[in-house]
Amino acid sequence: MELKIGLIGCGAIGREHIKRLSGKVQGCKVVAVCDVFEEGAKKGAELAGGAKVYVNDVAGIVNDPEVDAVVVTTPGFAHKEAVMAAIKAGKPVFTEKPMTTTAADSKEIVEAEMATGKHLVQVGFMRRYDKGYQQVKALLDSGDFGKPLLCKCTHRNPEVGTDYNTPMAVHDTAIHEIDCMHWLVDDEWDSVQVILGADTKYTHPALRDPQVMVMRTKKGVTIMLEVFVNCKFGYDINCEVVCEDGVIHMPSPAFPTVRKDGNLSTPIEQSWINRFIDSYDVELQNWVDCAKKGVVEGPTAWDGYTANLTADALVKSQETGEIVKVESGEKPAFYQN
Ligand code: NAI
Ligand code: ISE
Repeated sequence: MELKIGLIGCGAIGREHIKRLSGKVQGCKVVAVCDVFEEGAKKGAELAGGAKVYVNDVAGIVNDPEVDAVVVTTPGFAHKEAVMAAIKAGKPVFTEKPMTTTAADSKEIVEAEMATGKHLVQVGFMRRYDKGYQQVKALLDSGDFGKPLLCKCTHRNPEVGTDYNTPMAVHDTAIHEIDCMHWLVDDEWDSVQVILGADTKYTHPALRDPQVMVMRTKKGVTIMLEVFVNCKFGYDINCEVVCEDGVIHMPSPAFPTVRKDGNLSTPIEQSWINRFIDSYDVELQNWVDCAKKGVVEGPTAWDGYTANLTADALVKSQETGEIVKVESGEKPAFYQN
């Protein structure tokens, strides 16, 4: 049986996911697409090899009887409406990160999903599917390095649009490390702090850039994360875990080193599209396979919610500079393995 998908939001990652769901991922078909702009929706439909077009009609596409499952690739602020509509329709839904932009909104999704008694929501925290992070996790879990003590991470983008602002450095960008670093060291977040300093000449008044985020887990593992979204030179994701008995450095996809014109050089990745290309493929194949069985194996709505709680604390610290406590509460039985 082919899973018939309705995809909402035919922008950058929406188009990538349409191509992947129409080419690489097995056992599914994008049968309908939606965007606020007709032109965007038509382009998405074309990439799907001919899909039904919905313009600014989330309820329409979600409730289309031809649609078995929903993929949400609108900007974060618009995820809640589509995810809630899918839950109401009882259809599996994959939403890109962040699940929403606030913990209050994400809590409503958790409560709505639990009320159905069915697992329907998966959040696009694709780094958990990345080979490099998985290799680091396997080494940590082996116990050969002792316990993790601290992690040094960078999350650098060459540049962002002018509508990207200071809080987005947290809930659009650092949200990846918020999810994957606590998964990596197998612990929950306890407190966070943002340190702001000199700004790059390439930013604008609504965006402090770069930012240093310090996050501490309940067992005391400290993560130091640099978010720099106008670094200009490339898409540069790094992660190093300092342990009692050694240091683990995450591998990055390799580029050839070249000798030319008196220089020895190695290119740097330029886009998330290529850096995490394999992770998106594995993530969506797994989601399709699970949606057909009516289960969710990937990051859940609870993961989306706790990531937002941590993000809210970081945004608060952006405003005050203070250390802010993260209060996540008990994981409901519904979300225990
Ligand atoms: P984008 O701005 O390129 O595309 C968003 C699209 O959604 C646009 O075509 C827009 O017209 C449409 N849209 C907005 N509101 C809508 C609504 N209510 N109904 C229907 N369509 C609507 O944004 P981009 O970069 O594609 O990001 C989309 C989401 O994917 C964001 O949540 C972002 O954080 C996430 N993302 C995740 C990445 C990852 O590595 N996992 C990488 C890039 C984006
Ligand atoms: C974007 O939405 C992503 O998810 C990228 O992975 C991240 O690097 C970028 O900062 C976000 O804006």
